[in-house]
Amino acid sequence: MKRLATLALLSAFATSAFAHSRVDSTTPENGAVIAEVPVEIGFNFADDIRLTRVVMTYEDHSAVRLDLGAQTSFGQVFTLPLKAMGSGSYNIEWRGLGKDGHAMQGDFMFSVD
Ligand SMILES: [Cu+2]
Repeated sequence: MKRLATLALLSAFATSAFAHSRVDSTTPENGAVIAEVPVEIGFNFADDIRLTRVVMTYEDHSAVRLDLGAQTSFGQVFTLPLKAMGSGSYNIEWRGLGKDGHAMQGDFMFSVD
């Protein structure tokens, strides 16, 4: 369990180093193990970003594109509804554009026990 948490932390650092604008925090947090599927997921970015694509992969199912709804303008905080698939691991991949036009991307995961 401790090793898993360390791995999640390492991958979070790798993601931030790779991305142009880092994601400050997500809800749930990257690597979190929670009891119930959240109704929505959240992003908190360090700088303004315009989300262009968010994809959820549940376990070994096909990736599903999440509906961005009206949240397609520049901002730092976003929440998106999540479809509950049951217990297991959820991986969220996001893509966006910074104000300077640079493409950014990242991902985080959490598990429902
Ligand atoms: Cu840039």
